[in-house]
Amino acid sequence: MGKALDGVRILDMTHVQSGPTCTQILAWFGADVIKVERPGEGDPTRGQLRDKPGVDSLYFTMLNSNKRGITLNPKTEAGKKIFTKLIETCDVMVENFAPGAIDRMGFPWETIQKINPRMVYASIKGFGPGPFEDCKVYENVAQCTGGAASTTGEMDSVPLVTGAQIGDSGTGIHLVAGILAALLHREKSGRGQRVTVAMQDAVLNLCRVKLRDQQRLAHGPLKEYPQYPNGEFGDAVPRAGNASGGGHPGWIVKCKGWETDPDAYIYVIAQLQAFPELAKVIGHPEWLDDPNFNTPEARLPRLMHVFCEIEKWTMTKTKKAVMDILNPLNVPCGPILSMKELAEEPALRATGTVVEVDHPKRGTYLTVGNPIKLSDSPADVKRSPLLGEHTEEVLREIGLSDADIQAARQQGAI
Ligand code: CAO
Repeated sequence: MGKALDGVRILDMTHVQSGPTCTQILAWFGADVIKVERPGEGDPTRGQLRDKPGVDSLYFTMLNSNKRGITLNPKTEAGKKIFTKLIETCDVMVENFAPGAIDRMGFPWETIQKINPRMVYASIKGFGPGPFEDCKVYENVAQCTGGAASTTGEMDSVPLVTGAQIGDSGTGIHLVAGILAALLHREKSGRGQRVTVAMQDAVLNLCRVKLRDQQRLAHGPLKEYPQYPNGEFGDAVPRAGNASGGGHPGWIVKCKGWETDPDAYIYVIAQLQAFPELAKVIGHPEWLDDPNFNTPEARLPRLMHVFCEIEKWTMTKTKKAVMDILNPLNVPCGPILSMKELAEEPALRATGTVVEVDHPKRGTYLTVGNPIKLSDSPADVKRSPLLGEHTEEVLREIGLSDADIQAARQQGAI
């Protein structure tokens, strides 16, 4: 049985992180992804944050698995012809250049649609139409302008960006959804369409609960926030430290060894239905009969005290021991796992979420495989292409002769 996207061909003009994460997932679903890079230079990430001299960086290899790679300059005469052929023969084109760059190459959406009316044309930009639409955007700019930074961090401290790449990879995932919807729609309409996702919009979408809180603020203090009951609330949602964004309060508490191990912590959620067991196990069974503690409303102004008491107990145990005790009691909790622990976790290796890949120039390396599991279409993670590795192969497939290829090479088009 083939893969879910077998037969779908992607013209991948993406670079850096946001766009490549999108096309990598499409490749894992089985699409034939042809990554187009500038001759001689390639995607800038090939050379960024290099750990080994002269080989493609992990930044590049971990974002471009399972793709074929060609070099092509669509700004040359021969390049334009080849690019037009690629548009004719592909189903989806994906790009995340700065605003206007594709138009300056001579291929605005109207032209692409004329060449191939079935083409789904998908773009990522930093912002949608509005005052910032012409701006270039990187990850942290999106986190700052999409509401994540203003709502992340300790109360009374500076805004913080998060390590999760919600601006880049988060937008890439949104684009995957848009592309798949457009492909499905094409089955009925026979026509492609334009799919656009702005990084600011994707981050705001992921910060949806904070816009919820912004509106709740008009009706009184946010009682689950650490500012309640003694702190001040202004007119915008404040930073809430590690408070839970949901209906059940939670916090990060120290575990045994925290003095020397920066990851000896666990997140504990004082879920309503599990609270009696939690109170008992930490040595506070009297809370269950105490009107100051025996309802969620009564606990709200005392949440920091509740978590201090939970912490006194967790500090006597390792995070694994806390997990082993709290999970059977149905108390939702999760240890702070370091990247080292995740890289070494056998269960993640077994499911293919963390995989080892072999690369001819750099040797083996670890990467994150496809987190989206399809029962009939398992992802088989393959290494990223070398710069221009598949140029001739792809050009022959779209009908170029040896002489055409030679001429394109002489022009610097490939
Ligand atoms: N052949 C010839 N030229 C090529 C080419 C190719 N194969 N591929 C790209 N180029 C050219 C572009 O046409 C553009 O030229 P002009 O500006 O002269 O028209 C030029 O390379 C630079 O492209 P760019 O402006 O997209 O790249 P940049 O490094 O200056 O900016 C980035 C990078 C990411 C800030 C910008 O692309 C952007 O804002 N993208 C949209 C938002 C986004 O996806 N950001 C996430 C990036 S990951 O953090």
